[in-house]
Amino acid sequence: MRMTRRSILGLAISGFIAKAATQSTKNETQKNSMSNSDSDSGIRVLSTWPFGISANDRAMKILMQNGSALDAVEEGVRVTEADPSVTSVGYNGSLDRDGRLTLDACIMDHRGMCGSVACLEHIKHPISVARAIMEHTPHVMLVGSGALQFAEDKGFMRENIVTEDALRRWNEWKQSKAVPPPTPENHDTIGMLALDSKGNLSGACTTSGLSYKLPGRVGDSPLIGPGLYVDNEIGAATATGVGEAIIRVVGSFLIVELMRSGMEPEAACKEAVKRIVKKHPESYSSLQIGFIAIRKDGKIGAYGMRKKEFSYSLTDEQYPQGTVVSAPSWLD
Ligand code: SD4
Repeated sequence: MRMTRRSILGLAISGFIAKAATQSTKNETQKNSMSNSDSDSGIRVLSTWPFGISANDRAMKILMQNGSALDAVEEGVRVTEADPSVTSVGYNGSLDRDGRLTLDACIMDHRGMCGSVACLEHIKHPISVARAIMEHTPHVMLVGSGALQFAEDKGFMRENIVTEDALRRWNEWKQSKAVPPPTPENHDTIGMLALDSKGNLSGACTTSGLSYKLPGRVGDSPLIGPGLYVDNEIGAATATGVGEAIIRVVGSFLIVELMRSGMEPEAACKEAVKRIVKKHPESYSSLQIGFIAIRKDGKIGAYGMRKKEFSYSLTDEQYPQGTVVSAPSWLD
């Protein structure tokens, strides 16, 4: 997708005072010159959904100080993990069928190193536990009680991250036993990709997973390959949506491999959605899926399944305050 085709849903928040002041962004100017930023190699961060704007904001501050993409994505998604208004990630996230909050996250850097945690309870920032696994163990992934034990050994504090609000939502669900529709309110992951001033890529992904999932269920988000993949020679991709469908096509890895073979980022994301459509001919229209991707040269792309539902947040030197972009989708 050319940037000129993007529809800007809204411009968001706070500033990178130094750059923002000199750039004095105006919406019209941004729209008209968007195509210029398609493949420049400047610092850039993108993340799934509009709530990614505040996470991008934090990540961009790090990138602007010549910080690493790895630090940027970790710090960035920590904003969302701590934000009670995002009810599908971290603190105040959605509970499982039995009323427990089990968190999934993963992180991957430009060296191809990665860390992952699944079914982690009581810890507010699973992304930082994933990074600690990457940096302090010979392993990639820890789950459940082992992950919690590791986190506590590393000094992460056990906290009450199940809020009254989450329990109220869960009780409502228990009473109605309705299967929640796939709206942004009940299953949204933050996946974030960043390109730093050295030209290195990293990514992070964190979620409470599908609301009211079976205990022990793990989605795509902590899985290196489906939920996130970074290859510093080629590009990076991450996913949001119904994890089972994303796992079956190893979505993010697929997108990076398609970019390796020369596909544009948007076309690669579209192809991953197409594979899901083919695998789920009977149910794809009810699946919410969204992919975002960034190529090594900074060019970005995204694609969703359901009509006009998937959007992502982009922050870079041209849009220092961030912009929310509506992705094209299969059912448009
Ligand atoms: C999962 N992919 O656990 C996550 C949920 C999600 O938008 O992203 N929802 O399957």
